[in-house]
Amino acid sequence: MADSTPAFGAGALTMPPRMEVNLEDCEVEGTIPSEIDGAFVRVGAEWYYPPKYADDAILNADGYISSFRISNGKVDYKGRWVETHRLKEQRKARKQIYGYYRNPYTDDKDIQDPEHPNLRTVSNTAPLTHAGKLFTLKEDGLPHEIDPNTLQTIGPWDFHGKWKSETFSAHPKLDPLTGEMVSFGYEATGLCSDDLWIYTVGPNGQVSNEVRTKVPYVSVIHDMALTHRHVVIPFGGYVTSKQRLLDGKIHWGWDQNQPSYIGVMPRDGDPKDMRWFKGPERCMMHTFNAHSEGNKVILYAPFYDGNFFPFFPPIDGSPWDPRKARSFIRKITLDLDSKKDTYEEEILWPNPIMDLGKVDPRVLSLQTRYLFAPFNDESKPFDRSKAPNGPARVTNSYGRFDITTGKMESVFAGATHSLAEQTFIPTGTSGREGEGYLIGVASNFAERRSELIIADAERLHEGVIARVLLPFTAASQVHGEWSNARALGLS
Ligand code: V55
Ligand code: FE
Repeated sequence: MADSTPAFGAGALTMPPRMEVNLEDCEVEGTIPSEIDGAFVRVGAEWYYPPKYADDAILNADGYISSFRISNGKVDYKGRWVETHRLKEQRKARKQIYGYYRNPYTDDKDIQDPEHPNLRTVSNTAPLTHAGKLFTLKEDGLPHEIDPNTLQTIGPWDFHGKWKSETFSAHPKLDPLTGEMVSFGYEATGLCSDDLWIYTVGPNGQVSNEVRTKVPYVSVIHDMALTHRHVVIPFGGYVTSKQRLLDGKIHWGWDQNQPSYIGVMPRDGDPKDMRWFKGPERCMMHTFNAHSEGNKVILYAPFYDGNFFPFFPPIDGSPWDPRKARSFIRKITLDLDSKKDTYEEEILWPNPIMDLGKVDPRVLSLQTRYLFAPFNDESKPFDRSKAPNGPARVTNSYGRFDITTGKMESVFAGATHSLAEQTFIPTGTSGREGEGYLIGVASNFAERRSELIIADAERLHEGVIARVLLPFTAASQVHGEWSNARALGLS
């Protein structure tokens, strides 16, 4: 079994191919607090069959959904493939028949369908719970509805026919005050289209607003932010074209001469209310959160200086530059009263982090105090004698970055471990920001298996309070979320 070095962790073990899992009553070390009742749902990218092109992006691997159902201190683990159209076609063919990331012209001739690129979605990026339904998401297709108890795929979901974009972001935002979901689709009308369609979906799951706008140039728009008044759309650097796809290349290349952009639009706005602020070369993937203060929007985001993904190469033929592939916690100010067309940016902590941040979902769209992110704490050991095949760099800690005091607290996963993204489990009745737990999966390179770790988010310095020891390597994770048992009707 080969170990991969996927983009979503500084090294991770790889699960056995084509496996599905149903493991009841997992081994637990320590005590899981009884107030935790729900599911930690994770979505990741796994190759059902190996890729057609060795230099393809891991982002093109098939979607896999897994969950840790936690209740009364006990844990059941499940893992299932997302049954996309594409997975079904591969299973029929009993081999890989799809080509490069988001390039249908590189698929096997008999299945090529460039007019319907969203039929090739792998739905491998993030879970979403909204209006009592569970979905898997990928930015090049529609959400796939999943049965929350069995993790069986129900099928693509278009919101009662009202979601007209052919695509749906992997990072919709849930407003904790209104129960609304705000999301968008880019390349909304087909391959390389400059259509960006932004939607509001009410707490009842019905589309309540649609805004059809255009982008300054066609690029990855991976994430967004939401304030109680504004929608925020960041992107930059990646470029594509029909010609590029016809030439048989991977969907994105990097153009270091393109500006970054952050769009700001009132939530109930008109396409003409969209204002695009410009900035320097930046690779803008994830956000933490944003809020509105008068006519300013403040955005916290862990953007990279330059191209993070080596498999989306520079279009000028220059080599990928790992020095620019570093992400920092940035505070970005977007001043709607300003006559300038630029944004202001400040780096809040000097150390790079992993671009997989979270905030307490109760403060989404509002002023934030705590940002949570994984990082490599270089002061902590890695035990190569126990894990000789461990990766060169690991992500060994989760941090809580306090914007009010500038202080950081962290929890260390272990000396043979590397972590995937953390998720925040809100608890308590006070609604105090940051009251809850951090949960996330680590690869243990000594034991060659996965562990789930849980820490008290207000007492990270006290260390891991519970560990779930899986007797195998779990599926990889791009993103995860916490769902309360009641929100999904979990049995
Ligand atoms: C990202 C992830 C994707 C993708 C595009 O992290 C961007 C960024 C897992 O898939 O398709
Ligand atoms: Fe993401």
